[in-house]
Amino acid sequence: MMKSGLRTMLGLAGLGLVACSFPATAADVTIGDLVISHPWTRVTPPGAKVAGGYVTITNKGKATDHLVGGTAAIADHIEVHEMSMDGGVMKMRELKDGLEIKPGATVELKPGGYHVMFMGLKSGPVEGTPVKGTLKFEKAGEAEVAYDVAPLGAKSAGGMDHGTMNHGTMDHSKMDHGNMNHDMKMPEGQHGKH
Ligand SMILES: [Cu+2]
Repeated sequence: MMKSGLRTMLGLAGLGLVACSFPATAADVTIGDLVISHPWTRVTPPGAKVAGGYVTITNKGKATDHLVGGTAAIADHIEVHEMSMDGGVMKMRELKDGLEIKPGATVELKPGGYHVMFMGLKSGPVEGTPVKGTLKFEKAGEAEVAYDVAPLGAKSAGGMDHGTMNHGTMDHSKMDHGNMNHDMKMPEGQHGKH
C-alpha cells in the first residue's frame, strides 16, 4: 500500500502532472457522504477490449446511493457490472440501475464480484501509470479517481508484492489465464460487440 502510493506519487511527479486537480496518491477520495478507497485495475492480456476496475466505497450518510457509471481515460465508456456463478459458469451482467450502496455500508468491488468495466479499451492499463477516470453516483455526483495498476492476473491490489516477488522466475506471458482473468472467460458474444 505504502509502496504503491509512493510509486504513484513519484510517477505523477515524474510526468509533471498538475496535482491540485487530481489525487496524486491512492488516498481516499470523499464526495458527499461517500468515501472512495483505493481504486485499482490490472494489466490486461494483449488485445483485450475490456478491463475490470475495482474500488471500495463506504456510505457514511443516511441515504442510499448508487454507483451508476463514470468515465475512464483509456476506455470508450464504463459500465457497472456484477459477476456471479450461474449453473457453474461465471457470468457478468450490467447493473442497469447501478450498484446500491446503503447507508453505513461498505461495498467492495473486486475480481469475481462487483466491478466497473472499462469498455472499448483504447489502450491497456500499464503498470506504474494510474488510470484516470471518474465514478458517477446518483446522489453524490461525480468523483475523480486514479486507479493503481496491478500486474496481469492480480487478485487484489496488494496481491503481489513487488518488493519480494522474484521477477526472474516469473514469466507473465506464461501465467495461467484460464483461472484468473474473467475478461477472457466471457461467454462468446457477451462483450463481443465491443
Ligand atoms: Cu464486467
